[in-house]
Amino acid sequence: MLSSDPPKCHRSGFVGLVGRPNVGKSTLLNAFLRQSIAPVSPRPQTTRTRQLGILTMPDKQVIFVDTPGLHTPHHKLGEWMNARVEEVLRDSDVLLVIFDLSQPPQEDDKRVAMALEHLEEPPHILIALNKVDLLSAKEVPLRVNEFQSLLPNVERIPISATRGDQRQELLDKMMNLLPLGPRYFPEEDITDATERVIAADLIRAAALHLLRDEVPHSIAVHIDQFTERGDHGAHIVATLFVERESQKGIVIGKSGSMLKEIGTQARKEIEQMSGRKIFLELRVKLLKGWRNDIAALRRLGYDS
Ligand SMILES: Nc1nc2c(ncn2[C@@H]2O[C@H](COP(=O)(O)OP(=O)(O)OP(=O)(O)O)[C@@H](O)[C@H]2O)c(=O)[nH]1
Ligand SMILES: [Mg+2]
Repeated sequence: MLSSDPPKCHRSGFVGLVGRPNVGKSTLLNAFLRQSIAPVSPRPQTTRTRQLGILTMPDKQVIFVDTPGLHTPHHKLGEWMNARVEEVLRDSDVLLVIFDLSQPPQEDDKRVAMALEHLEEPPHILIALNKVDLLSAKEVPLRVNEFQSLLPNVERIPISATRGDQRQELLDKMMNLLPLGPRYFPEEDITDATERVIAADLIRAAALHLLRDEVPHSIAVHIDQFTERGDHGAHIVATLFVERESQKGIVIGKSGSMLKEIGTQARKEIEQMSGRKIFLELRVKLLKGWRNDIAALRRLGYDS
């Protein structure tokens, strides 16, 4: 046996991170992995597809599956995103349901709870009540109570993905629920997403941070070129597709100032993720009504 071979009592499995948009699923994934591989923003519907985050230890491998927030869809993209969540609900060994404790339960939280209640063969379920850092010690038990009627028989742990409260305890509990199984991925793998895909998501997350209302949600990012330049890092050319002509001007900004700002923020994030220097060139193009156009969705990679 090689020293890196896992022992016989090795545990492994898929842990689906599910919840309504903006509760902190991707933040928690990045925190567990201690690396930013999933896009995070203060706006809902940042994550658009499934993404694996792999945590390998000598005797365990946890494969987290980050998902889009389950929500009431208003276009075909939203329907496609919800369908990705449904797959994860069916295929996980453990489901970690995340609720946002800083706000009372919302309609979409109920939607999540209902989706879990309707599972024919429910896996192990745990609830993380996230963002406990935003409440005073007095408010916490009151708010925990408000969430009690959602999946009442499931164990719930108040946590903070950002400050770290009970994060390790939650991880330990999840790992104890994993079945015996092999190491599915090589120990050096941390995600199934390519640098190209992560870079596109980081550009979109920068737009979500800097733009308002529906505009950033109308953006899809396509990486046109990703060229290695040896000691000079990598050169990325990307197109931001918008849905309406009027959005082009907003994304570009006065004398190109907004696009420049998105580029600067995204470049820093991509450099941090990839550990090398990045030269980033952004363009903006119109792809009319793409969120409701199946052919356009396919073209943009929302197709599997
Ligand atoms: N204060 C506080 N903010 C948090 C915490 N966890 C996440 N956030 C913030 O909540 C916002 C949403 O976080 P995301 O990780 O993008 O949420 P998400 O559930 O992945 O959202 P979608 O991808 O849209 O479904 C971001 O601004 C995070 O910084 C937390 O524990 N405390
Ligand atoms: Mg997310």
